[in-house]
Amino acid sequence: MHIKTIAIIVACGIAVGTVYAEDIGNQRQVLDDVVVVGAKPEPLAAEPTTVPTTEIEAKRSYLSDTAQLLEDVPGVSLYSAGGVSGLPAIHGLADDRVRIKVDGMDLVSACANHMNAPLSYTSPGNVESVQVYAGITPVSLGGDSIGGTIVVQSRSPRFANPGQGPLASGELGGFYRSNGNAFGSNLSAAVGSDSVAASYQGSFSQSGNYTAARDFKPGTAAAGTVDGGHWIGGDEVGSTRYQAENHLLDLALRHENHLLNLEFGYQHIPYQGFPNQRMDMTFNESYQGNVRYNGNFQWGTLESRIYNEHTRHAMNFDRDKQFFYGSAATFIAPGMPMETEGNNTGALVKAEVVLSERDLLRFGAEYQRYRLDDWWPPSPSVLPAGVTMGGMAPNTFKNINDGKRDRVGLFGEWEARWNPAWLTLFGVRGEWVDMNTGTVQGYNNGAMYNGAPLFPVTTFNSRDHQRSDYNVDLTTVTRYTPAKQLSLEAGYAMKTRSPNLYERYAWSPNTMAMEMVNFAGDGNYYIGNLDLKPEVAHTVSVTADWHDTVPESWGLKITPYYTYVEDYIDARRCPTGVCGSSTAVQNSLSATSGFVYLQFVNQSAQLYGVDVSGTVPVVSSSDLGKLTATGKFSYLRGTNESTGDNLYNIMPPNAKLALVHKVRGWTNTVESELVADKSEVSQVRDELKTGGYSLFHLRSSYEWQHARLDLGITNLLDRFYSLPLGGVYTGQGATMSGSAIPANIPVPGMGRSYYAGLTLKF
Ligand SMILES: [Cu+2]
Repeated sequence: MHIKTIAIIVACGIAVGTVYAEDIGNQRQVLDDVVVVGAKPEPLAAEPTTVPTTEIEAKRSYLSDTAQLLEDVPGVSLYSAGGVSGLPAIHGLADDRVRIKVDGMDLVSACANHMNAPLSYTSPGNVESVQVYAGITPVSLGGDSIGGTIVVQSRSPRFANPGQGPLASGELGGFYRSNGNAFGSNLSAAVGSDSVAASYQGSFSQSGNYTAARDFKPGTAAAGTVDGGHWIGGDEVGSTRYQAENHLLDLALRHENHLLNLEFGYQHIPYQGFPNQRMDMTFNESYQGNVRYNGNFQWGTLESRIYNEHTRHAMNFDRDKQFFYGSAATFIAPGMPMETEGNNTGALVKAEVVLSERDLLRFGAEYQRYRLDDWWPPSPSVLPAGVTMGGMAPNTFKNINDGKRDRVGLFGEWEARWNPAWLTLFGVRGEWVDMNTGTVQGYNNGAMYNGAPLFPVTTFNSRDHQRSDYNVDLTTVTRYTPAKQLSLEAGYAMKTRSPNLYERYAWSPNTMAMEMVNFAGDGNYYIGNLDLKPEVAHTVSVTADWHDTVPESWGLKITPYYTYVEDYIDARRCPTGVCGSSTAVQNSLSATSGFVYLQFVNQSAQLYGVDVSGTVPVVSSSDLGKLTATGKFSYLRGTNESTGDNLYNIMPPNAKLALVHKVRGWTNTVESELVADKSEVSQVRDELKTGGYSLFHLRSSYEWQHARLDLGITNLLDRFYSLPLGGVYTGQGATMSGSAIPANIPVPGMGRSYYAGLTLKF
């Protein structure tokens, strides 16, 4: 076989090639025809779970959080947060432990609560495809993560076929959901000739607070709030309202085998409540510029990318949380403004070289430069006459000052197809992570905010903050395909993640400052640790996949896995030597309930479990249509091996079963979600147990050639339940005052909701 033919085949079969083939739109058919001629190497371990486009289209009507698009992917669970800021966990490893690429950009949460999680920078209305690489991820897609990789791609512009006239297409969609009075819309428009293509896509979504199926606390008049007070019902989940908009402009140029893509993105969230954080997002604005080049050559393919993303983020108390603190006689603190600015620049060069019919080499380099400032202006900004010192004045509190986290990664991967049945992949990645932060300060020189006498700010400032980590990742996978209906895959991966800026540099032992550093959603108080080391995960995983050769027919997939994490970054009760010897800190050392003082610390952990998913055709006839049963089940266990404790936010055993009926343009689905009790909880964090539950959802859609209608009812039986990974309810009241709010209410899930969505395609 000629090298050139192999190159084309490889280009079609492998991740980068797939992206390219999709980008060149209609020409994809031509390339696919070539694929059939030769033996297409199955991309090893690079075989992700893909969320089908039709599924994304249907979900736009009932989901506004991009992270929730992953809800049906085996092995993925979700830390719920704000309405558009969920944090996906893969096999129990969440947040920064998962590498999330949005249009190729490694986005970073620029917030002490991780409110602007990477997936909050795009919206389901703009997303075209989502791929999840669980556990054993190829090193070419990993780096600085231990849980896996999520690749999200926005809709790309489409080129016309050579010799054909220009194409124009567009889509306009809208939805309404009864619970929370949520509504939104999305618009996309694209034009393309055979060499130039451009597109715009935008989306908007808004929701009020949602309600649970029943009261979970007494109804109350909110006091001291920014709006002067309003009634919060007993079933109303405070601080769950949001509004978000996203825009993306994309220009693509194609010349022979070269493709250049220029993207400009804008995100704006004017408000987003957080029911499990003590503060709310009151502003988030992000600009993204992203330039990509893809080339197809006789020797293989080349991809390169440069991007910059800039975020301005602000937090304060939204409508439901107390805004005014203190008494008029002394001073009044009107809210607590917190500001963050993140600047993220990255570059990537990646090549795939076809060495022979058997061997493929993939190598490249990645660079990321990240800067973060997190500062809290004084409140009040001007002290009243006669008052010399307010609690949060007169200076600006610097939480992270000139934070720096830079990464340089180099990787190489060798993929070999020994014969039609056996494939192997071996990859190595080296990564240098360089971190630093500048001099910090409290609101004033009082004992509280500079931590004196035990932990004066000078203690932190006098230490060297520069940290360099040299991290190594290894991935090895073997795939055996004895028959078309069966494939077996086994792999081992060693993956490394360096601590984030907050884990290393959040410095203040003051209770109120510690409350504000929390990405667990558990209401506890956290302080960083300058001595943290990177965490190193060793994962072994096996996947057996039986399936019919016809798509959408029967299939069964089983993935057991085991991960041991050295230096896992967990938390310990903050020792008095770090957080001071106040009564509260001393009591916290042995407390078994309530909010506690915690410090990030390296320990060891293990996680293991199994994912099972399958599809069975039930009925298929020309009159009655096609009835299919689908199901997935996940079991996961996570323990801290240093303390014997359970890991935090581990999804209890859960299953999802659905019957899908397709006839003519209709797709009707009855879906059930079954979740067991969460009884294995993290004691160090006083994690709350949650009860088991079963939910039913009805969904219907009808597709015409140029339109699509979606109707449904989520939580059909209006069942009350607590979100197993939803954290502690801190959605209303005096959330700034430590334990002034109850610590024993889990955040409940949404009660019944009716929804409708309509999409027009032209
Ligand atoms: Cu924030």
